[in-house]
Amino acid sequence: MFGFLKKSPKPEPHKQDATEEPDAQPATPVGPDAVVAVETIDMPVADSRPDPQAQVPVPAAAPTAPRLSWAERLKAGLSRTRQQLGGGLAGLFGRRKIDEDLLEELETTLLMADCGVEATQHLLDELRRRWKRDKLETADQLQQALAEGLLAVLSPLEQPLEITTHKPFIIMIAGINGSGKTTSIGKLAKYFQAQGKSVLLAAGDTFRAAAREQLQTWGERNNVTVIAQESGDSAAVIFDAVNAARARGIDIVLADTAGRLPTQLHLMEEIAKVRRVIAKADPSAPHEVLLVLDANIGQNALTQVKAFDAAIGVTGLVLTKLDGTAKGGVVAAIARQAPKPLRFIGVGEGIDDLQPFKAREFVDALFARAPGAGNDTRA
Ligand SMILES: Nc1nc2c(ncn2[C@@H]2O[C@H](COP(=O)(O)OP(=O)(O)O)[C@@H](O)[C@H]2O)c(=O)[nH]1
Ligand SMILES: [Mg+2]
Repeated sequence: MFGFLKKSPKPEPHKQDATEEPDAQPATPVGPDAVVAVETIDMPVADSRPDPQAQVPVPAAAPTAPRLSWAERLKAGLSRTRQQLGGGLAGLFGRRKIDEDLLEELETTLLMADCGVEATQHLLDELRRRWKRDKLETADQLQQALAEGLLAVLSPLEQPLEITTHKPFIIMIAGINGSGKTTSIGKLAKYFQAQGKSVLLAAGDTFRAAAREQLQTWGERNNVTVIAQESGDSAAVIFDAVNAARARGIDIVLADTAGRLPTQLHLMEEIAKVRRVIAKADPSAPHEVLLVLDANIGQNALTQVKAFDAAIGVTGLVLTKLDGTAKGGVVAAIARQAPKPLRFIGVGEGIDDLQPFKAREFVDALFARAPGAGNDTRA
């Protein structure tokens, strides 16, 4: 059954002051028997940040019509990056012979796909080495070598999230506004449920009432408990959620947080506080700190990984919106310059458009329709 835990309003709601550590004690004990009802009230917001989304969408419900397989959706989702990369390669690989000019053009192509200077240099060095060592001659062989090089770069990022080490397994979600945090939580809840796990959501984005409503609507639709409260303190909401999950024997807690930019130092301090308060509810938690990145931001992703890592110790990444970008090469930049386990990638707004990252699958999809025959990277 769908149920909310009732919370009495706190006598003294925690302030937004980032420097103040809350006592982190819930005003009322929460337990499995606590009842229903969350009021949705617009909280006064301490600072006015731009809200890019007047309407906050809820993830699309599971489609009834037969859908493409994940491999097909990944391929479709990566089509823009493939055009950027593969399109460039098509031009390049149409030529017969490998020479320095071709390698230079390839370098430009990789940079345009947002692979970043470091990964591009690494891939090029590797190609030059193999060109000499393996006596590569044809463009097709070069493409094959590039696919292999990319696979080697990306493979270390493939580290699936292991959620059975703790119960409840507490996952904290962070990122900038609009990166896809809340919709990813919906998708992940569905994903974990499909594995027979029970899930509880914490509406920890307390800056915007719409964010809480978005999560609640999703919870209602999918029969997932959402812990929310009308007071404005993210840390307290998530603290309560951890306790509720423990009381109910829940497997996984997904904790939403408000979007923030790394340059908003007081907000970065605030999320560090959220993390500390979670540890007060469970000293081993959070068990995963997921940073959600929009693939469209390109090289900014590196700055975000480093800044969020410094503030809250990022343990994994979710890369969303690969379907809308020609900059999918950013995965290679992350791998070389800010490596963190890439737990999930998103290629659309559908409920099952977020899946664990698999390097081989990703590279295969990227080179799926590149011209030239005779390589095994094609789908
Ligand atoms: N095309 C596409 N859209 C996505 C993906 N992930 C999230 N979105 C959309 O991005 C927008 C912002 O998502 P939201 O979860 O509200 O962002 P939040 O501010 O980080 O919580 C919504 O319209 C989502 O549907 C994705 O993988 N592909
Ligand atoms: Mg959100």
